[in-house]
Amino acid sequence: MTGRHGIHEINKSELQVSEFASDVEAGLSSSRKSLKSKYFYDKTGSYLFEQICLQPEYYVTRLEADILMERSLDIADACQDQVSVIELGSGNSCKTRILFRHILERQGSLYYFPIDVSHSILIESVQKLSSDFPNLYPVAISSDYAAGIDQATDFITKRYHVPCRKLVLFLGSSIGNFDLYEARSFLNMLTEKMEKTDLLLIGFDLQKKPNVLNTAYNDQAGMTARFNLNMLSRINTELGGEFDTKKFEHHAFYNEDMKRVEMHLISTTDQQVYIKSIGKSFNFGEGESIHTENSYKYSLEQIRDLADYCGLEVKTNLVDEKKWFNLALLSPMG
Ligand code: AVJ
Repeated sequence: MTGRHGIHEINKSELQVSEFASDVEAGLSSSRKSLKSKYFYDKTGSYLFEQICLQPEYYVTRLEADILMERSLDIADACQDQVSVIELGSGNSCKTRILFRHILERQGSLYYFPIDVSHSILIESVQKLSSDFPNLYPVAISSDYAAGIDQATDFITKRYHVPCRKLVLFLGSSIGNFDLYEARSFLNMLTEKMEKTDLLLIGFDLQKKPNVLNTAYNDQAGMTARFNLNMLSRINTELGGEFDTKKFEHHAFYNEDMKRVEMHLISTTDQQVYIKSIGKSFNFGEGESIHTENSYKYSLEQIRDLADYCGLEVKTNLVDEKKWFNLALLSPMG
């Protein structure tokens, strides 16, 4: 269907409020409190994340863009035949633009299926893309990843003029938010939805000196702190929460044993917070933490093992000079 913005889009369903409420209730009722990191990305959160990407300490986005800039030709070449691009968690599609130029040079036109849970960012970015790339045909899908890929595949197979070979992108090291078991089931799901000739490009943040990581998640400008605290503001606006964000502090550190950066919100005082949609108050002790994010850091060996376990073959590792970030090009095993 064509949406009210004149842009082709599928499934405009926004995140269910009830699911958010029950996840928040479960997370805050646990003895070790937590909130799911996928809830960071409301409109403000997506904006704050874009600001994080501009901070000098947050090397992730810049390095990945550098690698894409230098190696886009390799990626386009690996595609061999005409492709359609599906991007999971596309956000503002900023880095993907680099790839578009090279693919468009090879095949003249390109169908692009950005999948993101944030509908507003998706529509905004797709509008800009259409005007910047006349031969790019974006089809916005606001949905979760599994359903989104099915919708894109369905669209591709029902139209003979759309290349059915898929290049699936999962950039930014978002895979780092998954623990090993989640990463495995996520990749297994992708493998199942891919043909032998399809390709998968995933950004992995690599293990490195703790101080680099601690600095990256504690930027001077305080954007990461605002991003973290925005989770509470979102609960306030969407669920009628009564959090005073001044009574919580951003805490992020590299857990070397677990090979992950952890983000927490620490209560600076004993307090009780009421959340209207849940109809309950939650107690927070002074110094008590709400665990809001894990960001796992990989070694090349762990990436190979993970791919192997999920029926995927590593075709190329595109790594920067400092060996801080890897774009892994994968395909289903033959
Ligand atoms: C979007 C999940 C890749 O883990 O580095 C940035 C999110 N959190 N700063 C990451 C994030 C704090 C980011 N990912």
